[in-house]
Amino acid sequence: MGLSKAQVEFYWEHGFVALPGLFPAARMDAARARYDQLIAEGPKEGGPTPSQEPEVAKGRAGIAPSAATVRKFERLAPHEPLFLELASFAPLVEAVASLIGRPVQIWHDQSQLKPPRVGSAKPPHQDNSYHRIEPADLTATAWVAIDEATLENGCMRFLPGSHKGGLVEHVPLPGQEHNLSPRDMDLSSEVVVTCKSGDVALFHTLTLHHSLPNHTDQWRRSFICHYIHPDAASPTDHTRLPRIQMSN
Ligand SMILES: O=C(O)CCC(=O)C(=O)O
Repeated sequence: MGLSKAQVEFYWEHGFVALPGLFPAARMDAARARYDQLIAEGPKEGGPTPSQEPEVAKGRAGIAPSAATVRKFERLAPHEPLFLELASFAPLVEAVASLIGRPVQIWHDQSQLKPPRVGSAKPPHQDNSYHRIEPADLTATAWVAIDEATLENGCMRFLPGSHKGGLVEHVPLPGQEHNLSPRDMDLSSEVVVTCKSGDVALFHTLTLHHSLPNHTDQWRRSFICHYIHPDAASPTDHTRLPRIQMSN
């Protein structure tokens, strides 16, 4: 079915659009259960490898790395049918097609897991600082709220209209070359997007966004899929696995 004309206009005007209730609860329950298993199983040869909260990994958080401090997975979709199915979920793909056209391919996916209490902020950035996809309008990011995302646990925050100004210089934070220092930015016009589990935020690769730490006792997990149209390309394409075809 795709997005309504009003939703498409909102996306191009503001650089993001929220889609409440896109995924059924059962799919989110299954994703949570699979994250738990993957974390318990630990790193696998040639498979998805959990990475730790950066400060924990550097030994600066005062706690040892464990299953309770896992921050991230990259590229689950090529290895995990459940996550390929999430990325290929027809209502989501239709929504993305309304923005970047058809066919829609999966370029990359990641899971940002903010663990209870230790889940850290993700500093402001544009995704295209990492991806360098051109034309930038032919790619879009879907941020899927696996858990409810609230003010307290680090929901997403977008700077509306920031996609219109091109790629801004990402003055490196120590060890984080793609992020910007929030201190140097005017975030006063940011839009805070809280989500229920199963909601999705779609955003443009040039939209500045960030999230704050998780101050709660619950996980705040997100599955993030970056989609691309075949007419777009990135200089890093050759370093990646082939673009993934949808599972349906
Ligand atoms: O999930 C988060 O808190 C951050 C996600 C993010 O920055 C991204 O999708 O680029």
